[in-house]
Amino acid sequence: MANGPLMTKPILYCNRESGHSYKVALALTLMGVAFEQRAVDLNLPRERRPQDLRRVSLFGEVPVLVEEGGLAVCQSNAILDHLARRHGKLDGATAAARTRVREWLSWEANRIAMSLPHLRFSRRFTPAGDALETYWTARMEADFDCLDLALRDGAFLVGDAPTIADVSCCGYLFWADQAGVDLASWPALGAWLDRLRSLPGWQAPYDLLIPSPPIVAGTRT
Ligand SMILES: N[C@@H](CCC(=O)N[C@@H](CS)C(=O)NCC(=O)O)C(=O)O
Repeated sequence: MANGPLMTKPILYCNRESGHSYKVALALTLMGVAFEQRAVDLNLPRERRPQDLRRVSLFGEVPVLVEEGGLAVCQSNAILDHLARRHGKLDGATAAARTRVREWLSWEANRIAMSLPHLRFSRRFTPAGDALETYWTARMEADFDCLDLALRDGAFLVGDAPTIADVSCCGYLFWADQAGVDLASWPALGAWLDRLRSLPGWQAPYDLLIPSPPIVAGTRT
């Protein structure tokens, strides 16, 4: 357990520069679930991170969500799936839609999560070199094409209401400018981000996540 039997709110281990942390914080907020944040210093090697984090984090990464009863869940999209099922919110309206939602979660983990976050990290914190940036840019543009196409026919990725699929795929997109990316070439994607921004309770990443020790140049995540 992260905090013994007195825990009254879930605890989110997170970092303010982590879009994966933001996805979970945003889902909790949109679901109306109160939670506590514990900022993790990502500059520290994993073995020097706080013991309470190491105890609950299977892979030594953020985010990790520790529920009131002590259940610890890591991996942002697994946490989103857990929250949607636990609270019955931000999920598809039918069994088929819930399956489609999880298709998007798997797609995000292999596509968006492997392009834009790395490009942003390289341009904002620790440069990874031209070859990698070119590779990530090409992948990211293909990913944005895919999202844009999917969003031309609907307000959200699955059905006509927001789901954890939208939360997962949008997580890093509010930081596109930090990767030096202009979203004007993907108008349906841009309109979708505006719709998400206007959801009751929506907050931008730096407003939602508590301060963390700043990432120092040279840190790699
Ligand atoms: N697949 C993971 C990725 C998590 C991840 O990359 N977390 C980064 C921060 S965004 C991290 O904790 N890095 C610390 C490290 O690698 O030492 C998820 O979806 O949660």
